[in-house]
Amino acid sequence: MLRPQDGPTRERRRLDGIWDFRLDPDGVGRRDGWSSGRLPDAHAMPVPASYNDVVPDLAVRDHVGDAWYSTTVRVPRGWDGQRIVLRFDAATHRATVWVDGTEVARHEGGYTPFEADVTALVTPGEEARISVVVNNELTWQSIPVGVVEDTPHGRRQRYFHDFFNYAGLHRSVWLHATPRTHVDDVTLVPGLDGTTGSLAWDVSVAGPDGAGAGGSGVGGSGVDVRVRLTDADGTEVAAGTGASGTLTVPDVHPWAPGDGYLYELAVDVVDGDGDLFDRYSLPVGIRTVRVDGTRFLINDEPFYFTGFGKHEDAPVRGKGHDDVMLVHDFELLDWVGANSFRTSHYPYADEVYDYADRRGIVVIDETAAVGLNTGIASGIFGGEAVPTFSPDTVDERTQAVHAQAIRELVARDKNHPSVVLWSIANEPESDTDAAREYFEPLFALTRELDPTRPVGFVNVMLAPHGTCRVSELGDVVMLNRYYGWYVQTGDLAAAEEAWRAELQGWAGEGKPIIITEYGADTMPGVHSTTPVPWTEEYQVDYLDMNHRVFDSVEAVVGEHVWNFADFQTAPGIFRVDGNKKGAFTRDRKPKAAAHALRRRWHRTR
Ligand code: BDP
Repeated sequence: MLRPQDGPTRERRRLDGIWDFRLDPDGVGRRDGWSSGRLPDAHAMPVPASYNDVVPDLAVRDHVGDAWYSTTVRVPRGWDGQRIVLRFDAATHRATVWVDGTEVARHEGGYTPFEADVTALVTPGEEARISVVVNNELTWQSIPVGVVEDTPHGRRQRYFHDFFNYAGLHRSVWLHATPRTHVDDVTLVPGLDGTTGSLAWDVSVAGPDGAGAGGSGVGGSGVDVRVRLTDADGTEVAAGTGASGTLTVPDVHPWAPGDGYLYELAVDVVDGDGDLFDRYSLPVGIRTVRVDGTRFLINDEPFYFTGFGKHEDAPVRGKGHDDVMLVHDFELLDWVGANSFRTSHYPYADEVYDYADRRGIVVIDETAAVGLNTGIASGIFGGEAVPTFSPDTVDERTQAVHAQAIRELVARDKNHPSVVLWSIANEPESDTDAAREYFEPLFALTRELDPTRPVGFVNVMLAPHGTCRVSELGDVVMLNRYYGWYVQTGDLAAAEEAWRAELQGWAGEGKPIIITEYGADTMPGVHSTTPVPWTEEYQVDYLDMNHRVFDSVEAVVGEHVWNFADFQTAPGIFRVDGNKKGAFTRDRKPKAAAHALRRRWHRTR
């Protein structure tokens, strides 16, 4: 599923703005016909945004169930004869969509796009009504998982992850037009050999003249594919024909961390006379990624990750994508000396990866599989003690949903040079046979979908070295560790000793180790002469201690502080208006730690 774009054969219209909105706590909307016509008694709701914090009402913030959105769009007059597609960049966590009362799409998973061909339902020049119901319920069979409880005071959503269950239309909605015979998908694999680059392409074509899609359909049916690669100045550097092949790029300018050099590939579908059916253009970074022993190599150079686990989280808009926050956050990454981040704990908006490509920022791309661990839930979040994997909890249905989340992630992000590593889960239970059985096929699936990138998962402190059954399935070891915070709280000397001992154990595995989380909650403005937890001084000392440990273990190839910025969580007795482990506050003001990281990371760059 290719993203909408404007070009010689394609046009798109962004449907963002103020939509009609209404909660449906009793689930009556379908019965009462809210899927067609105007939404009765609607409020205004901006798209994109989470709905939770826009309205100062607990019933909205803590709503569990369906929420309806509706808007109208006038289909551009010029789209006659085109294929017209409605696309949602995301709807959290699941959605059903109608156009003028006809159901056109259903999608499960809150962080990846879906679309519907609505050509037969709309008329260019006329208005069409789009109605959407989004549902935010997390169950044992959703990714992430959760439990909805019926209480005397209403339904309550419980979940096992540490960020607020924001919901709604978090990203852009598009109506776009393509030719009926069109480029359906493009898969690119870059390569490097000295100063020569290569780019393998594989294009599928769909539509009446495309012989029903697929590279194999091309050629035999009077349709051909031509590809043309231009450099950043627009000069052609290579060209080819056919549904698949490999371009050679002499004197290549590789994409590299800190140097987001992008070529552009134009993919043309042409008829027998060379006339254009469709063109799809996409940015291309030519780089390689490889694990070699304990080294993580980008363009065959050892790479050391500096940066953060992030969140899509901001006041009022929640998880709603916002270009202002995007550009500002990347400026702050640059300021602090970060070369990378992890999309903890779900796939981020497409715009984030585009911008990472352009800025030369390296991305660890994560699925929304977080909280598959009832040990954390009962140990830290005070939940019930039930097994993680069982017929009543995480089961093969969950695994199928998880597999689909991986498929959609790889399909969406496979062509981004910034993405160098897949993370298929955060902190699942990983020290049991059941965990091993659950994860083995998911690792195999990820490798089958993308043999070109390493894959891993993020290991939790509850499965320390020597007990984890899943880590050996990964190409890298990713560790979240809180020595000096959740354990040895306030005792950095004891923390340092315990941490070094565990890390040395992991180093013996012979794989690169990325510390994907280490952090200490810190209230900005709280100070102390001695390092006391929650003070800005303690956060700095805590980070220094961690860095001493990392610097003493050669297999450590990266450090991602938890978190880039403070972020909202479910209410709880150990969260003060959310998680405070940010190096920046939620409104992006630096704590002392941000300055300390800046000193370290600009030195190591
Ligand atoms: C880890 C999780 C992360 C939490 C963090 C914390 O991966 O989502 O926010 O710890 O407790 O367990 O701050």
